[in-house]
Amino acid sequence: DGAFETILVSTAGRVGTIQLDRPKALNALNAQTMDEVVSAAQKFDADPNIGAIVLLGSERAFAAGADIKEMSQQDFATMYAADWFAGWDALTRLRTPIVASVRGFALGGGCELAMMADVLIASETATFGQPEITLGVIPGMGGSQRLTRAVGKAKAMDLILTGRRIDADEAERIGLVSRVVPDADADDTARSVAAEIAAKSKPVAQMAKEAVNAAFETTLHQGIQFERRVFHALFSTQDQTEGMDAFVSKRDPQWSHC
Ligand code: CO8
Repeated sequence: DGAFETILVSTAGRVGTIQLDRPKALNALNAQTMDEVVSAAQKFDADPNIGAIVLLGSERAFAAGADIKEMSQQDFATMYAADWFAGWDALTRLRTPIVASVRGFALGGGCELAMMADVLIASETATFGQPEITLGVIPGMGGSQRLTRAVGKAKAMDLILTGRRIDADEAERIGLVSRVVPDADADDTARSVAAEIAAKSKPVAQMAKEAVNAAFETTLHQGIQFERRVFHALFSTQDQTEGMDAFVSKRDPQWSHC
């Protein structure tokens, strides 16, 4: 899309792809990148023909963090007035599943952006970290909260207080990413996972995502209630009727996405 300068946007079938493209800054995330990613992702989210979104970086860096050169010019008043980084929240409100492929550095805001994705694929050379403490700040795009929920207090404290980097194997072991694959396969794996999700009924996949996310926002009891109500509600959809009929008739389902 010619309207964007820091990302590349494309579609293939029912999958929409956003690739961070600031190679000279190792895909550091500045305000323009945030606006562009959010705007492209919102467009995909609203498109009934898109069932999943893929988020990619480059071989060297998924993203080496928030843009330190841009941030270094700010003071409290400008940060507060702009509600710095709040724009990223829009990405986490999207209902379409997001699959990220992380190759190279996912540091600071890069790691935090990766954690905003629903399924995280890492290449063998990916490295993750929250090095903000080495810059005299703390994570500012959700890291202290999402990392802690993803991997627990012990690892989150270790990573956020020391700023150390972990490799893809450790990231998988602690539950930060779902799969580690060879470098050459990471983006294709993300694309094929996205295609697999996009081949499902869109509203059903969205509700599944919503239900999993409820686990991070509610008590267990409220989460179970939410899941059960959504489960019941799905029995008013064409795709529930179709999915179960297809199973009983031993044929593939034809989703109407409604
Ligand atoms: N911001 C801006 N530019 C960057 C960034 C970044 N985060 N990371 C790399 N770059 C630039 C470099 O400045 C360099 O540019 P130039 O060629 O003009 O000097 C270019 O990318 C290439 O980088 P290097 O030469 O450093 O490449 P190396 O391979 O030697 O090192 C590293 C790669 C290890 C990734 C190194 O670049 C690095 O340490 N980067 C910074 C990583 C980091 O600390 N990230 C966290 C940033 S803070 C954050 O994301 C959250 C902020 C929360 C603040 C809360 C405020 C409200």
